[in-house]
Amino acid sequence: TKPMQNQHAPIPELYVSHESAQKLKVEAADLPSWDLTPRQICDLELLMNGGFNPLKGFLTEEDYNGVVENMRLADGSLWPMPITLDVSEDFAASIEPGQDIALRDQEGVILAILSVSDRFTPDKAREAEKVFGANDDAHPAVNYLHNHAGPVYLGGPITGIQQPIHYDFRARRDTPNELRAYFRKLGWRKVVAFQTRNPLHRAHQELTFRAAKESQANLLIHPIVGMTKPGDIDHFTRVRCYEAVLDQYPAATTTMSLLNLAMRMAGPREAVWHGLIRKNHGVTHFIVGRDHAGPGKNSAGEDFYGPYDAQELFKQYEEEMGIEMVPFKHMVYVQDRAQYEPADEIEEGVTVLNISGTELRRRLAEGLEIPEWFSFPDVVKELRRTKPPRAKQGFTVFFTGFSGSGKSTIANALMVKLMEMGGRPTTLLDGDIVRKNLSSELGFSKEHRDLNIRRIGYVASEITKNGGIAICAPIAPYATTRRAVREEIEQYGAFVEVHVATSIEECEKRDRKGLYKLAREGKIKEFTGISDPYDAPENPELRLDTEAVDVDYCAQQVLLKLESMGLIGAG
Ligand code: PPS
Repeated sequence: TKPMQNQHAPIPELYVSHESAQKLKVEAADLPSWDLTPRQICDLELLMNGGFNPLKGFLTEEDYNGVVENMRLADGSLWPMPITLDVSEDFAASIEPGQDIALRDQEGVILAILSVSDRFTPDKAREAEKVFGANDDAHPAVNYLHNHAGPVYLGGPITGIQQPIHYDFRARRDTPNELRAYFRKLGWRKVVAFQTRNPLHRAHQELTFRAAKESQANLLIHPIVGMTKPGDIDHFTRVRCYEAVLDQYPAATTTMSLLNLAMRMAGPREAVWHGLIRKNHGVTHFIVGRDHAGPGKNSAGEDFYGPYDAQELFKQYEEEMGIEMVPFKHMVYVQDRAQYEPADEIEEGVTVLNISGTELRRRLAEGLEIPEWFSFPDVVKELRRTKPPRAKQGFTVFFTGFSGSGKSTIANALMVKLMEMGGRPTTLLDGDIVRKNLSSELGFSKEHRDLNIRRIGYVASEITKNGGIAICAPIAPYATTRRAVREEIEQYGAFVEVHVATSIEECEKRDRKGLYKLAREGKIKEFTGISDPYDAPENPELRLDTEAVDVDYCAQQVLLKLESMGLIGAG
């Protein structure tokens, strides 16, 4: 085994000096340049600041093969995760090995120069099998590999020009060397790190505190703010939650630093990777729990990894890594004793309480109680601010139907009823209003209609995101476009599709604007239902029959539907 490296001594970074950086930046402006993806920016930051030490750049083909096959670089160093620069076919074809390229962030700022030594086409199926354990798109990193990552990898050493810029929580971000210097200054020799991508509740606080006590070490809460599992609570909210929990530890024993890592959710390999990264940050002990960095279930509904696979793999490499594993226990609340205890130490017949992640999300969505034994009031307050109960979240009601079907009239009635109830900002995006204000240059070709609906969808999604109610009432004749709008909006709140199912015969008979007559005479071309298609919704949230009932009753039906979906409620 290697001699234990001094945890406080600086580790190598890939940055050049300030003066050289200024010079390089000017020279790099003429190089071919690659605009980094958000994940690549995360990787680059940790490459440059030494978080990924001993890597000196993006993996070459030889290193990549070693990492994929047996978790080792070509020189034999342990490294479990491929850190690769994936690019498009076209860009790869424009580059020759031996060439330098500028790596830019999303605003075009040059962060680094890559001296390309290797250009290769990876076997992605092999990478998925070996690194993530299965070639299954249900795994977030495998999905990324196949559906987002470019087909060609460029490898070679990096010359760091500047750190990626962050405007949030600047005081809480530390490079490995900054953390090492901090530990040195405070005289912290033993430091146990806790990795997390979730809010901390009481059980985590108990567990981390116990881990620190048992290893007689100081504690570093080291949450991921780069990229985590899709669907996780955003890092802004989480960091506010962590800050609330920090007060719960004895003063001066514990600190928090944010890690801009792009997680892969690779379970066992990820645990080893996390350990190496923490070691680089001057940490001596690392907590590995049940199902560490677990990606959830595969497409057959089974877990990708066993619950203790990560601990086992970590144990295997612990000595070589030079960082000690603190296996964490599953903590549960023992009601009779009003405290948390490790689940495996509790005698039979004792009442233990637990709230799963799914149950927590349900209680937040429905505004139900979250007991104090489970979490800290300040954490719950932050979570409720971000995830208000459904009856306070934004949503979109999307009416669709033929011209003259009654969409606008019902949408108006609904809007007035919602205004009568009060307390929720409401916007009506009626077909005619939109065509006047947002889409005045558009006609009625398929392309233009799609563009029109996309614009409505975008505005509605912004309204929904910001907690308002958007009521849309266009014809929206194409099912695929409606589906795209639904997907966009459902990221932020409910999408309630209402089919105003007035038949074309009835609409033509009413002909309130006289348009059907003109359409029949051929004076209006591409008229929906006459000379242009309409895909009737197959599974709308609500279908309204306007022929037998009045407008007020139709609007009532929509309101009742919203109530049954929990979207409007008392207060
Ligand atoms: S779409 O397809 O969703 O973009 O249509 P929309 O923006 O709702 O606009 C429909 C209104 O425009 C008038 N109009 C036509 N409708 C259908 N086809 C053709 N060719 C056409 N030309 C003009 C019509 O008055 C529609 O109003 P509503 O409110 O639906 O009756």
